[in-house]
Amino acid sequence: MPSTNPFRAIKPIPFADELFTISHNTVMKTSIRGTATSAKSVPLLRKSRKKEAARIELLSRELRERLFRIVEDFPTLQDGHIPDFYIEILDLSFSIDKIRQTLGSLSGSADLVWKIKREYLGTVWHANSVLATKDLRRAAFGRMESVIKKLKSRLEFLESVRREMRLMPGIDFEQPTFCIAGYPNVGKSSLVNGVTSATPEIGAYPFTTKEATVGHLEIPVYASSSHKKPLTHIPCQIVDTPGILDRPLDERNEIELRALAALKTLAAAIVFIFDFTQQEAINAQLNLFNQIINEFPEVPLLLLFGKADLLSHEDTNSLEAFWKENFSTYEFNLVTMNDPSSIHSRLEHFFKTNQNQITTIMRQQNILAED
Ligand SMILES: Nc1nc2c(ncn2[C@@H]2O[C@H](COP(=O)(O)OP(=O)(O)O)[C@@H](O)[C@H]2O)c(=O)[nH]1
Ligand SMILES: [Mg+2]
Repeated sequence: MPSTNPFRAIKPIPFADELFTISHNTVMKTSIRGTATSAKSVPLLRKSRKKEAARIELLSRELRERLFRIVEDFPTLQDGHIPDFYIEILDLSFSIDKIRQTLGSLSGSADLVWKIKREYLGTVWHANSVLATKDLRRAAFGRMESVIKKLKSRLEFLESVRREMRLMPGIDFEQPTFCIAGYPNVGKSSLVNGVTSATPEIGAYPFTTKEATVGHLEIPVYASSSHKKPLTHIPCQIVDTPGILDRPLDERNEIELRALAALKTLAAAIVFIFDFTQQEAINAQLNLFNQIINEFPEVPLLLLFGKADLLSHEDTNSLEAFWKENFSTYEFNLVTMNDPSSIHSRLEHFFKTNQNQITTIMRQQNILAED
């Protein structure tokens, strides 16, 4: 499964003094044609002018290239370049404006290095002693170094963004994503583990102290109900973000509320799990359910009643009666998480009956292109 976390492609960002030192050493090691001491026919001063001018030129080029590489390596933070989800998460954790300004100041510094080069090249060519050419080159290098050193905290900031963002689990934005909601202990993690084909990827979202899990599954699609062999399989992912979709809204802090907003750019469908063995938390679960359907009014929702193996026959009957009376728009699916095949078939059926809506939502999220 390709990782589509765009932050994993960014190369480590060097410290300012490292960036300067490496560039400087590269330049000083480069031999410059026509300036060798063996070229006796050329006067010493001309050789020296040529050599120092070339070094100034080379260092400015080296620094500019390194700065531009950092800027270009960073994902483009404009609408439509990377999925809205990453924009939201990035803004939530670091502020998009600050990142933009920082990248802008790197480009600005690259231009400044260029100006310094132009300023000194002219004077080196008119220097009237070998010593003067060397002094001018050193002065030019010194000014370029101070431009780079001023970027110290900015480069460190970008490196901290890269480091945190790359820990996020990879999400494939071309695939439909099921987000799991439900009170703690209802079986969310068991569901991800049960339906996932490979070991789910666990990663950190910068905004939460808990770890998010992304599992992958393939949902078969049949040409018609009479077909036994699936036409194709649609890869989907299932995401569990502890702390975000498992508590009533009024208990969430500002960051969690914004994380919820980020999930809205990702969820093509929601799987809500109820656990009626948690007698003391039934009202809280109903409350959470109502909040989730209000928060995600357009997103298709699959309802699962878990831990069926722990419920008596009478419990199940009264639960079903209660449900049909109050929430008849949602199917009543009784499951146990240790029976992944039954859950798989619920997901499959749900996917089939909601495919159009899921596709529409992915288009709205800019995940799928318009036809
Ligand atoms: N008997 C039974 N136990 C379950 C079922 N689903 C989950 N559990 C158990 O319930 C506990 C909480 O499950 P977990 O998946 O960690 O819930 P989460 O907090 O929502 O992620 C664990 O001990 C699971 O083994 C189920 O369908 N039947
Ligand atoms: Mg869990």
